[in-house]
Amino acid sequence: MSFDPSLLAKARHLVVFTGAGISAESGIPTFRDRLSGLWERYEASELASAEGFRRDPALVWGWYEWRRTLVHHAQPNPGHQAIARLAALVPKLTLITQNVDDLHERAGSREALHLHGRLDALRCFACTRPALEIPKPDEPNEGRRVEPPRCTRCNGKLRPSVVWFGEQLPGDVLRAAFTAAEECDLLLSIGTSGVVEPAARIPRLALAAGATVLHLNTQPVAVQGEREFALAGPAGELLPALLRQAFGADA
Ligand code: BJW
Ligand code: ZN
Repeated sequence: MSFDPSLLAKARHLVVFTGAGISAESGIPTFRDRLSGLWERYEASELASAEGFRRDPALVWGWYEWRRTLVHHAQPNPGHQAIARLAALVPKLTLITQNVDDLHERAGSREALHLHGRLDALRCFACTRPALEIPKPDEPNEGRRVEPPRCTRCNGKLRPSVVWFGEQLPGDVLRAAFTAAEECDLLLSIGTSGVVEPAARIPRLALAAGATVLHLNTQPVAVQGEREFALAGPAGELLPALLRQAFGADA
């Protein structure tokens, strides 16, 4: 059975849950893509960890600086824009993202729950306090090792304010995301491989609480039961088409 777009038109509380795939069409590599440049030899999980940073801070900081400049120069795509328009088309929308970029906000989404933090905030690896000044991103420069800037208070190394493997997600953000998943009637899971916990629980929680779940992904997604559906294709094409089907040509 295929997804009935009228379910979107009728949704009272819609949850939109996004992963790296929503930003792929803006030129931001996904997490499980082959890495670029110097980082080709490394697993993303080695770079996105406190152990990785401790072992080789310049390697990890260089990777984050490259990603920060990519995001700085990128633009939101039709997928981000369709999600921003959705907020005015349904009674309630909760946007939950695993992404550390700000492309949802720049597309016009007012509030996104960032489960894994943000690239545009820094904190000290030693004393954990937030950095007072954020250095402006450079030109994108692949494959460069860069020494991390220092904390003005304790001279510790600064790190991006993101959630690395083995670290706790921000408790208030995770709780709000779980509650929305349990309360919604429809959840769109867009551009995520669904392998990283605890974020991966979110579509499962929605299904278990009786909601319908629709996956949008370039790769086929295995679905189970009568309330789980999948559409295969790029989010930047699927989402605007879905809005037109649900709300008409002007949506
Ligand atoms: C498109 C597209 C297009 C492409 N259109 N689609 C239970 C079981 C097993 C392990 C664990 C468990 N609980 C916890 C763990 C450990 C670990 C974990 O989950 N490991 C698994 C990998 C096995 N989790 C953690 O460590 C978490 N912390 C935690 O649980 O703390 C509690 C605790 C502490 C101590 C001890 C024990 C417990 C923290 C996880 C933090 C994840 N952080 C990262 C990095 C963030 C910063 C950064 O960006 O650098 O978050 S990892 C990375 O993966 C990033 C992403 O947000 C996240 C998810 O990836 P995502 O978004 O799904 O991207 P991809 O690349 O995987 O997929 C893209 C998809 O898009 C693909 O499907 C494409 O097909 C698709 N696509 N183009 C539509 N145009
Ligand atoms: Zn410090």
